[in-house]
Amino acid sequence: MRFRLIIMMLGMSLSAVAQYPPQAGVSGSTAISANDSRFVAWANTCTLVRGWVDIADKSQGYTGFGAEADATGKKDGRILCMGDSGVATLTFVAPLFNGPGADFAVFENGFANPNDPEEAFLELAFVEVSSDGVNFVRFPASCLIDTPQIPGAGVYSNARKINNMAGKYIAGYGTPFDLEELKGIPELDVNNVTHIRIVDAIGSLGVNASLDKDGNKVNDPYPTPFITGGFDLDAVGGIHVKGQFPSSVGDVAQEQTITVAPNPAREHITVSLNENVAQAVVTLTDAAGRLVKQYDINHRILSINIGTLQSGVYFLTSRDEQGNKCTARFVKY
Ligand SMILES: [Ca+2]
Ligand SMILES: [Ca+2]
Ligand SMILES: [Ca+2]
Repeated sequence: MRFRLIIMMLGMSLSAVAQYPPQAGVSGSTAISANDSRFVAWANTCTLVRGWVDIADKSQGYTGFGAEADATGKKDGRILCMGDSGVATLTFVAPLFNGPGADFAVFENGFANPNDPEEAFLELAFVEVSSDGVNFVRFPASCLIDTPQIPGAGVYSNARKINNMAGKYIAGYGTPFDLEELKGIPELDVNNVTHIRIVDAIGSLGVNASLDKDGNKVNDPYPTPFITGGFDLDAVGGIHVKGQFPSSVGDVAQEQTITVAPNPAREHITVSLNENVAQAVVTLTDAAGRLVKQYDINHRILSINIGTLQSGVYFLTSRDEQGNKCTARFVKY
């Protein structure tokens, strides 16, 4: 009896120190860039059941930012805000199958702690798959963040504490999922996955907690009581999709990038576009999608004074001469 107790305690302490791959950019990370040539297709349909602005106060209603189409196509910075316990179901042009390594990846819009590359502002979601659109099987998720409740802004998380949850990696990097892990489950054919489902993790440590595979409460930013609350789904990239093959390198269009620093910011931000942009239009919009300001630029660095903006979430979208678009989010405090 005593021996069994010791074994149990040993098991508990092992799981408490379990470490998973680190944040994108840190050695050992499993993050996959949106430009990785392994992506052969992107989810092309999405159906959302919106979640709550705040599940603890349903009088605030459901979230309302982003359209289902914002979660389809290649990762582009346009997002679908799912709200507390929102559920998005996506499909591809053809079923996915279990090839070597990761089979698909989910893109959110988390952002790094400017002072620590191991940490980032992360919102998490469970990922489930189905081969009949009826029976869904969840990837065994772990969230070992044992700090006090992460508030809606300003506190960063370490990706090493998170496994098999979408949103583990920052914007631009997909969190990979390997169907191999779900092999042998009777109601799922890992070589004929027709649907992927993203289920927002509420993140509350209170009565509305979402639980990981071991019953740990998932601790992610909560409450996020605004129309952009919850998991922000940007895209789902397919790596092993039936009948789809990587395009040759020469076919890959010049990827647009836009970065904002610092983030969050109070007075000034510096916006950087990718190196070979000659001319672009950059628009600044608020969380409700209203245009705040537009800039015509012919260089790749833009400095913007944001001292007079109200606190909140804003988006910067650049559009170059070829019509290529990309978007970044920042927080004014
Ligand atoms: Ca696989
Ligand atoms: Ca959450
Ligand atoms: Ca998108």
